[in-house]
Amino acid sequence: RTFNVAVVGATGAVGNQMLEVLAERNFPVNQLRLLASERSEGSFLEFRGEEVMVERLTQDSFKGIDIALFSAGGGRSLEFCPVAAKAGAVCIDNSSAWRMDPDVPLVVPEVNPQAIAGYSAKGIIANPNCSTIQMVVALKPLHDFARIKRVVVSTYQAVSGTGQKAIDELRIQSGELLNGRPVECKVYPHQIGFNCLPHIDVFLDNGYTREEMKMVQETVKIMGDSGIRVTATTVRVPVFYGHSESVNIETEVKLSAAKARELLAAAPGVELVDDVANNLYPMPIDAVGQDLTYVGRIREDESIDNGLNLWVVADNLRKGAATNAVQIAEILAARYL
Ligand code: A2P
Ligand code: 11C
Repeated sequence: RTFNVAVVGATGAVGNQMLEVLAERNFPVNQLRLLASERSEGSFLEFRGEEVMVERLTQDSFKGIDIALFSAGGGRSLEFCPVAAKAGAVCIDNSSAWRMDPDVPLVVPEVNPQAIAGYSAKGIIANPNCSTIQMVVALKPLHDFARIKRVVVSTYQAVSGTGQKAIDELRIQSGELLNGRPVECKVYPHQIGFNCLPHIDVFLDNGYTREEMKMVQETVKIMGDSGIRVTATTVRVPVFYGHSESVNIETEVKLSAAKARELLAAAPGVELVDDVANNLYPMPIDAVGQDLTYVGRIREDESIDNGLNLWVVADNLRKGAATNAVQIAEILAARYL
């Protein structure tokens, strides 16, 4: 059968990728409804070679919709996911609004596809944070073999994670700086061109940012193991697309670098890029437009007994957002609807 699909936030950086991924993967779309703010009302976006008009998001937007993909910010998801669910749609929400709700599954198909069954409680499935998704794709096969006790992660996150306005800000600032002109900071509190900001999302009372705490809490929920302790430092870097992460793990069982390579080479959604003799390791420029999570620089941590270091890269708008959401929709459509 085919499905009536709504994309909420269709004009945004992630919404745009959702349209591309739905078309590329041949998702069985019957009717497609594109929703955004009144700023975009009446504009057109292309889907499978046809122009589709963008409508304004309202309480009546979800009549007849089977699956609603949300990526228009947490406020819109909080308000409109229940509206869509009441109208009979299953929501797959890319915002952080519903992720930690115990009645909402938080899903990465390579890790916990079985959790999708829980969608019926509220009619909502949450898509995790981009930096969490790529990390758990890499950690899952290692955890299954050696039981991860602790994760220390530092991220190098692209500006596209913030949205289209931040992509524009980096581009404009780069041009100004190369020409020796002063820059204007509208999206970030400091210059992002040729700089690094150890600051993603807002600061919390414990001194961490919300992005850092998302990595701590979402990892435990997706992996389904409260024994995994995570500590994170999240950093915005002047990269347009593709998040990178330095991940250090401590395991219960000894895991050699060779065994980790063998496990990762066979893991779903992972591509091993680990040939330092030929200068081969994952880089964001190679991950752009791809759906896999790339893992390399695998080394045993010589400072502890059972430790390993990895470097993990993925396209934050694809596997980190749109692709993961469409993969969830595929399983939902095939097994549950
Ligand atoms: P619009 O383009 O009409 O502003 P990004 O993450 O790239 O900034 O994109 C955010 C997405 O969320 C856009 O599609 C944007 O639509 C949409 N959006 C923002 N605010 C609202 C709103 N109040 N109602 C509906 N959609 C919204
Ligand atoms: C970033 N990870 O790179 C963020 C974007 O909770 O879905 C995604 C925020 C979220 O800025």
